[in-house]
Amino acid sequence: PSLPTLSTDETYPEQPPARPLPEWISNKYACERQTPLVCPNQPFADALSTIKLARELSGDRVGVRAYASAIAAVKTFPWAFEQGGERELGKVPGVGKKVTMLLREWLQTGRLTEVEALEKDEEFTTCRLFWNIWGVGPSTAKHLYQQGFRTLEDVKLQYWGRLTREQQIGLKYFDDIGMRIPRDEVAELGRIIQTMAVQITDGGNGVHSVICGGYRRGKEMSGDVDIIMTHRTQWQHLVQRLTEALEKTGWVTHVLSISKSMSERGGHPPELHAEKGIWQSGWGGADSLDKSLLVFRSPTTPPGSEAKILHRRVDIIISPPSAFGTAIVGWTGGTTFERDLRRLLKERKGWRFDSGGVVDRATGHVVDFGEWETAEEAERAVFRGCGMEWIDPELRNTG
Ligand code: OXD
Ligand code: MN
Ligand code: MN
Repeated sequence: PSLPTLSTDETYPEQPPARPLPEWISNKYACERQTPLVCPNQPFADALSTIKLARELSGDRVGVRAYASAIAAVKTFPWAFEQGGERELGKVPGVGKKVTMLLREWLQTGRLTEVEALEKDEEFTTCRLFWNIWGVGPSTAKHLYQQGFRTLEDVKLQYWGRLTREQQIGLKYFDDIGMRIPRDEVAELGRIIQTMAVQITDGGNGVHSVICGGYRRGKEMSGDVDIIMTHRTQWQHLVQRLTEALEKTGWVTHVLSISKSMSERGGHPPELHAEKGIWQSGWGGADSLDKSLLVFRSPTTPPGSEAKILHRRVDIIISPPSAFGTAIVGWTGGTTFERDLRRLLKERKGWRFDSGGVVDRATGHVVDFGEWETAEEAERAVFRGCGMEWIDPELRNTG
C-alpha cells in the first residue's frame, strides 16, 4: 500500500492552528489589554525596540508611534508566534503592514536585517551611547555625533563646558546611573524617603507613598526609583522641604531639577491652553505635579560610610491628595499604556488626562474621583471613574 501524502512545509504557513485569542486582545487601546513584563515573543519585541529607538534618535515621531503601538501589540500576544503568525498579530489593533512583514522575516530567518544593520551602524550606536547620558536628548546626541565625537571621553574632554549642569552630572556618574537597581534597594530607598517625610511633617498619618515605575510593574532591576507621595494636609511645598532635608542628611548628592508648579497653582492642574507646553516638553514623565529629580547615595554606601559612593537616580513626585490616584496611574504604566490612556479619555469622554488631575475639555472642570483611604482605593477609583476595567500593574508593561 502507498504511504499517505505528507503535507509540505510550504503549505504549513497558510494554515496556522486556529487558537482562540482572548476577547480583550482586539481592544484598540493598550490600556485595555493585559501586557506582561516578559512575553512569549520577547526577543522579537526587543528587536522592534531597537528599531523604535533608531526612529527616536533620528527624530521620526510618526515612526516612533508606529513601533510603540506594534511593540505593545506583540507584548500583549499570549503565545509564541509560529510560521504564519503575522496574520494573527495583524488582529491586534495598531499593527501595520511593515511590522507584519518584519514578523514574517523573523519567523523565517530568526533575525531582522534592519536590526543587524543598526547594530553595525556607527552613527546609531554612538548616538545611543550619548543619548544614555542623563539629560541628553536625541537632538543633542546627534549634534555631538556631528561634532565628530565618538566616545564619552571625547565629550568630556572637548565639550564639557558646553554641557548643561544636568548633563555634566549625567556624564560624570554615567556608569553609576546606568547600573540597574535591585528591587530590595529600590524598596530601601523608598523607606528612607517615606521616613524623612514623616519626620518633617505632622507624623505618620498624613504621608502616603507608593513606588511606581518599572518596580511596580514587576521589574527585578530598575533604572531609577519613581516614588509618588502625598500628604493629607501638608503636601504643598513638601517637595522643597523634603529635598532639603535629604540633602542635609547627605542622602541626596545632587538635585538635577525641581518643579513646584502644582504647589504654586494651589493644587489645580494647569489650564487647558497650557497643554501644549506641558506635553511637548520633551521628556516622557512630563506632567503638572511637583517633582524633584535627584541623585542619591545608594543605601549600600550610606552617608558616613568610607566606601566609594555609588550614585542612584531617584524621582520624588508629590501630589495633592485629590490627585493621588491619577498620579499613581500616570507613573505606573509603560509609555504606550499612558499614551493610549490619554487617547481613550480624549476620544471617549472628552477629557484630558494628566497625572496631576483629569480635566473635562468642554467645561474646564477637574474630574472628582472621590475620597480614598488607601493608595489602592485611590487608584481603583480612577479606573472606575474613567470607565475602565482594572489592569494589574504587572500587566501594564506595554513598553
Ligand atoms: C525603570 C522604569 O526601570 O521605571 O526605571 O521602568
Ligand atoms: Mn523609572
Ligand atoms: Mn524616573
